[in-house]
Amino acid sequence: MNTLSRRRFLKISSASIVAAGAVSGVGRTVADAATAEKGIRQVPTFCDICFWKCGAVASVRDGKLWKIEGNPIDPLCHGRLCPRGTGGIGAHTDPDRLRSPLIRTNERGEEKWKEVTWDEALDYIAQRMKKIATEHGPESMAAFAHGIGGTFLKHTLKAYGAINMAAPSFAQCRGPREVGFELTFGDVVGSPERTDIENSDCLVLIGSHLGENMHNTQVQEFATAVGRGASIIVVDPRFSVAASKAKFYLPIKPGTDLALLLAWMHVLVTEKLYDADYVAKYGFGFEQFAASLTTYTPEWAFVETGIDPDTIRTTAREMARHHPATLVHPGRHVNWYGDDAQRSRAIALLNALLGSWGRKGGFYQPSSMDVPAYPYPDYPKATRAKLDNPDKKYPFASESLSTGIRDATISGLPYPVKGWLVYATNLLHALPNEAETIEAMKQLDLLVVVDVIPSETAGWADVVLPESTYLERFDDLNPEYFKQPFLGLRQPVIESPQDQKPNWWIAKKLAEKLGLGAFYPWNDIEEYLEHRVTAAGLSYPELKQKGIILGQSQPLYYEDGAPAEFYTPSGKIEFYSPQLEAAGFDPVPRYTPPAAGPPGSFRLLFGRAPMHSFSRTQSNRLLSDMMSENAVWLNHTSVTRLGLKSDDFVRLRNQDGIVSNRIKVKATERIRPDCVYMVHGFGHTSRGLRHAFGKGASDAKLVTRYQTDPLMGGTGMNVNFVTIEPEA
Ligand SMILES: Nc1nc2c(c(=O)[nH]1)N[C@H]1C(S)=C(S)[C@@H](COP(=O)(O)OP(=O)(O)OC[C@H]3O[C@@H](n4cnc5c(=O)[nH]c(N)nc54)[C@H](O)[C@@H]3O)O[C@H]1N2
Ligand SMILES: Nc1nc2c(c(=O)[nH]1)N[C@H]1C(S)=C(S)[C@@H](COP(=O)(O)OP(=O)(O)OC[C@H]3O[C@@H](n4cnc5c(=O)[nH]c(N)nc54)[C@H](O)[C@@H]3O)O[C@H]1N2
Ligand code: SF4
Ligand SMILES: [Mo]
Repeated sequence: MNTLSRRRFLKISSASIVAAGAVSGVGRTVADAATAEKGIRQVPTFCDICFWKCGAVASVRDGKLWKIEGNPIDPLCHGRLCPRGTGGIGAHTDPDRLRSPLIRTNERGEEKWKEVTWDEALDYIAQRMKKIATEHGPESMAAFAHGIGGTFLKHTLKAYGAINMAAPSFAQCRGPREVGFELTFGDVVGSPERTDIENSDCLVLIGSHLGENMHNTQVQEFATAVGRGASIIVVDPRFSVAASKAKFYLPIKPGTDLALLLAWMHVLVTEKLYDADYVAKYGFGFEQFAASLTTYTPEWAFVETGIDPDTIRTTAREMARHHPATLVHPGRHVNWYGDDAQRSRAIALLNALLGSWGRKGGFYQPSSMDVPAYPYPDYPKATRAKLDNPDKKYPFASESLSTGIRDATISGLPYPVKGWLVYATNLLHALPNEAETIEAMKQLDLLVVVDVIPSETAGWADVVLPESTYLERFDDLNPEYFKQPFLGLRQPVIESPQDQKPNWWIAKKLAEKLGLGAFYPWNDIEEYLEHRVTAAGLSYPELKQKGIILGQSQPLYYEDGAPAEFYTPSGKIEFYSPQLEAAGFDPVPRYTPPAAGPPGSFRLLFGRAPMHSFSRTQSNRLLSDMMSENAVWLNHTSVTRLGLKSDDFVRLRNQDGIVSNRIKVKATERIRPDCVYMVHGFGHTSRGLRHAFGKGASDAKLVTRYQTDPLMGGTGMNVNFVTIEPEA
């Protein structure tokens, strides 16, 4: 593996020297290039259509953005982007993009603005931020920022004295998984996930719908595993694309996965199929854990899950047969039912029984390159504590809770929140219960949204700042934590078409207007980048030419010398968790059945489509060309009973009377009769999104209820129910 990629690396690096002359002009001379340029220019950068950060090479032909391909030396993508990444040029050419800074002229949410200059917009923001600091303290200015582009704006806010900052990637995404794994192994799964899918002989997917969920490396490795004949076990109420590759497909009753996990562990323990040496060497509290499993028989689990006892036994034995190269995938978007950290802990424990943590075909040990931070002055010391999790209500929340900031904004407790800066997150689609988000926004003296398109959240802003897309800007460096550590650079490929600016420029100018210029000792972003790359002992010109510098691989598995260290209080894998017990929680996972919905209703489930990312790509003409609206998946028996057929339009009414946009029916046998499914991110209501407006329906609008995880504050969102109303 290593020699191969290093050999390829050498080949590529000599090839990229040819392109070096052209590439080195990027950033300063694109303006001249766009007008005078003839021929083809190639620029390495990394993708931002999702957060996987695949290395890419963009081609500009006769001054116009032409295509984007994978960077062949990128360990994440191996030269191949996913459909969304390939369609990334549609983000640059989107005619519905924000063009210039806007200041609100009417009531919030009416989407009426006047165009202003950057000076006017930033003066307005700085003035109001100073007023908030004087009247309420700088901690009353909060931020929501998702992705690497938020780095510099968060730096400006920290310099100002803000401390309350969150992203939906914790409490609405992978938070429970990180907490469940950290409680068990003393370490998180991380992103990109440390899953050794390519080497697994048995892969268990619990809802993770790889192939629709297009995280590039995972999908490529999944294809490799399938090609190698790995045994695939898929647990999903819906027959996903991944299920079509499976040896065993378990159409589980939604919300009962913990029962299945407990029964699987019961089988492994009672039949003595677990990795006894591994457990003896690394485990803590195994006896108590094993004793807790006695009642969780496959027969018991059958009643809860609908999966017959024979299948439970057969699949447990299948996992044992291939261990330790059996990978029970930890999932990623795991905020489902509010018991998610404990369910994730059960997944961690099942992997521990199989001995897969730290083993080939299981979970490898990632490493990253050491790139020192830029030496900035110290931030001011806060006089108040963060407000998203007062009194550690959620004792195991290891990152800030977006919904906690929202709660505090509504209640004004423990202290008022008067300003929000929202960067690259569409809170109205990402947080559950949009009414609460709107109520919170109404409490604010200042709402700033930085986006590339007029999102629903931008519709509520006082000031909207149009950002350059990822193809038009530098961002912070990406020292990736992966199998093969590497450093990635995002750099501009082409100029912004109108008055859009990159985040670093906005952040620096805003800091200057706030009197915080000292926090930006550099004049240009490249000065900053070059400083950091040089401090890491690497060459900035080389990084610009190649887009990626590879680091030295470390041992990946215990058998190869990766250290078997567990940062839990006991220093071992905690089968029984004294930490949880001390905090008043179940020290070993315990099953509680999910609450049923109103009679005649369907549980609302949602997920991904290969050609879209969340609510951010429906406006991208290239991607919407492949899928312009979503449909609601309904079991064909329900469709017949309701007197409907495929492609009929219906509306979904949830348990709280919220009615969706109209949406087409997809009659299918590929979903259980007790639930419906739709792709997340559609049903846009922002008038500025002329192309995406009104196409399909929004799952987020129907997610009025959520079940909060008592361990870590994650918001389980699969707890809503809908009925179907035919459209006249
Ligand atoms: N109902 C429901 N809610 C969910 C989910 C779900 O499936 N259903 N999924 C959850 C998960 S797993 C996650 S990770 C979160 C994701 O939540 P978010 O990250 O908030 O995802 P998006 O809704 O796509 O919002 C991203 C916003 O960033 C903008 N944007 C895109 N590129 C740029 C850029 O270069 N610069 C700037 N400034 N803005 C940009 C987009 O236009 C869009 O408005 O949502 C969570 N919430
Ligand atoms: N194309 C594309 N790919 C993406 C993204 C994107 O926006 N677009 N976003 C990325 C991000 S940030 C994330 S977090 C991931 C999310 O992707 P995943 O972590 O794979 O998961 P979800 O989208 O939550 O999962 C949806 C799947 O779970 C199933 N499911 C629902 N309820 C249950 C249940 O009770 N039990 C079981 N066993 N299964 C259930 C659904 O039927 C569906 O197949 O995708 C990543 N990849
Ligand atoms: S997975 Fe696809 S969208 Fe995400 S960074 Fe990679 S190419 Fe881009
Ligand atoms: Mo996510």
